[in-house]
Amino acid sequence: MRMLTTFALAAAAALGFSAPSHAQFENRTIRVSNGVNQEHPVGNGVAKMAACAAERSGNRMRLQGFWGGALGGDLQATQALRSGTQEMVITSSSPLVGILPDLGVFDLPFLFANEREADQILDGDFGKYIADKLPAVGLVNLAYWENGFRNLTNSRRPVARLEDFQGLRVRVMQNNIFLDTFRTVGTNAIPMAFQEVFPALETRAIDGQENPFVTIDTSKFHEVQRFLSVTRHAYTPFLVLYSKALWDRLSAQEQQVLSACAIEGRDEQRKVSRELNDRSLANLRRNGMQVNEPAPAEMARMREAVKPVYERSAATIGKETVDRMMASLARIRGTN
Ligand code: TK8
Repeated sequence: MRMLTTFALAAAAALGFSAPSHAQFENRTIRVSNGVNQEHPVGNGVAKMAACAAERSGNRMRLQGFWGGALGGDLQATQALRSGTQEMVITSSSPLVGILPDLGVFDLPFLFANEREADQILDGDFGKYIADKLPAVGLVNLAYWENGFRNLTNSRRPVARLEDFQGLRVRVMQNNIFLDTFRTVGTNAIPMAFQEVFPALETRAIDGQENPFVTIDTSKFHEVQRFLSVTRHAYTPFLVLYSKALWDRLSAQEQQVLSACAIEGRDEQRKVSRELNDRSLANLRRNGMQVNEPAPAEMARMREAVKPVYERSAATIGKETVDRMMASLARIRGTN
């Protein structure tokens, strides 16, 4: 395929068509900030995207990953993009609701049933509808990658029933919908940036936190957590964001390469994330975590308990955005 493309370009050039030349690419080092560690599938996605951008720009565009919040947490790094002092961040959508309230729609509890639904929503019209709102707040979204379905860990007890949440001090992302959800089930929910979670668990300032298996595993939370309860209570996408101020200074070709390569990175990142999911769970077990799956009837009680969160958050998220999400989901599910 690649050879074919090269051949086609050479043929076009020979015929006198203007083929993209590397003169349209400046030497650039693009810093990519990440809260997760490089072992996370985001590491694979960034490597793929970097190789793609290097190849298509004649090595002029280089992506440099920073890991474990080395350039600041999700929110802080995103603010640096908005002020034009940093190029890229790969961040969960949830900590950014203060910047764009519509992003809160992804935080509604038990919204997506599986990865297929998430992909269809994010890669389809709805994902575009959200992405179109980001330039107004100084951000350009190149693609949606995957953090994944979130599960609860804690150091006190297995959470098998609704009542087991009662009184647990659980860290949540800086996000009003997560706060409401976890308060509603009875926990003492504490909003906190991701970087602070490990030390807070270690010192027992908090009892628990919630994240996808892969993030729990690659962040080594098993070293400071005993119980893992498979709740799958929310799906978090990663946004692959570029500073709008810096984006506007790129040539059209540079923009095209980054957009296309973010999609290549996405496909790799999601693939690895899904392959790793089961392996991460096995790792967590092997590393001593006690894993439980609440019975279906108990899961139904949890879902029922947090239903009012939808109603309560609609105004802050924006009614149009919530309605669109629900309509898109109904279409996908064939239930409209
Ligand atoms: C990593 C975060 C993290 C998120 C959280 O930067 O804060 O719990 O799930 O994965 O984006």
